[in-house]
Amino acid sequence: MSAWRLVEEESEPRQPRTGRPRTGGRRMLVVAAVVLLTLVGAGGLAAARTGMFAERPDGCVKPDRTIQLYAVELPKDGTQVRLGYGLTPQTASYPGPLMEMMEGECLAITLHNQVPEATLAALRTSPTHPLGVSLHVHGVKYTQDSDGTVQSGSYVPSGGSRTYTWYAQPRNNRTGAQGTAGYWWYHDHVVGGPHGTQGLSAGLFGGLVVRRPGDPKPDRTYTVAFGDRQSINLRRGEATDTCTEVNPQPGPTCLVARKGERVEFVVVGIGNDMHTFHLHGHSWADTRTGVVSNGQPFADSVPIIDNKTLGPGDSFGAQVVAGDSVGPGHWMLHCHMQFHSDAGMSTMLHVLDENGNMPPGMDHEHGAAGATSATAADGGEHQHD
Ligand SMILES: [Cu+2]
Repeated sequence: MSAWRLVEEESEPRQPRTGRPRTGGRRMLVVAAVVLLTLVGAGGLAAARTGMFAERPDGCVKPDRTIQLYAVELPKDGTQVRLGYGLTPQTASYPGPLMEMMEGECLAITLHNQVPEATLAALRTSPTHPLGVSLHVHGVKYTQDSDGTVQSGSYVPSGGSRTYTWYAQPRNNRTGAQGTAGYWWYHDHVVGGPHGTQGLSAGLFGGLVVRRPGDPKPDRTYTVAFGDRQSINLRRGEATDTCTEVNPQPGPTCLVARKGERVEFVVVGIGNDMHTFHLHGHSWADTRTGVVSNGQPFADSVPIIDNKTLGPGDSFGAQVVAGDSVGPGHWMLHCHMQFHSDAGMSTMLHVLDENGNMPPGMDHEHGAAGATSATAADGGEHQHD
């Protein structure tokens, strides 16, 4: 039962039916709202609230699928604290695992906070800010219960767990709902302060794809988050590309594909800077789902691009056929704001031949093999079955 509803129920019966406008109740509502906002602003109500809001969005009768997600502390990157989400604690990474949903699907995600309280305390910007991690998502539907914020009380203290419900609302011609298919992302909204700024910059973020039935499935998906300090997935320069020449392992710092594979990028803007996402040798249809249109592949109304602007909080997707027409090679992927790419915001999409080999003569252009050790598992890459 929400405090708002309590106020309305109490105020209404007390109004005499005089025919005059009933301003008293409205005034009480305003006063109550100011009091409530003040309390919320002070964080006074936040921690203890459970079950005050609807558990699930309209249209989600019960979850179709349940997954477990773990927030853990990872080895430091220099002096920088690193946190990650993982489907298991052992596979946590930054970016976190790619989430995939089908329009119409309702997904329950139980987040387990295994980040030590001392780490969260060291990251917080105010001594009164609560200690916890959360899961906040873009694009799909969720109620206040799953907002992942302090003011809704929807976060997880250290050692605790909480279930978040996401609903990939489908298109509906009758209501005009546009549907939720497309490229989105999820992130913490609590670590450090009320906007999760420290959680985000520590690594608590990941990509989300919502597809429609019948959409072509890519062979592999890479999440690439462009952030502050000219970083791609929080790395820059040589650290953005740790592919080894022999048996490169796809991951957040190793973008690799065979010629002919359909490669999908989930591109996310984190931090405070504007960027552009540019890929050499490939171009893509600039649609919200990566799909051109059913049976009409040659529509000029769909822009074909190889560079796209990315602001903070933005996300979009790109689907390319690796090496199509251009063949194997080390294809650069970078921000096209020149002072960003010059500062290290650049990596490679390594396109191997159909047998998984880099043809002879192309090795001299190899990016930054073995420059750093990968600290994360496979969060940035998702291979489809
Ligand atoms: Cu940039």
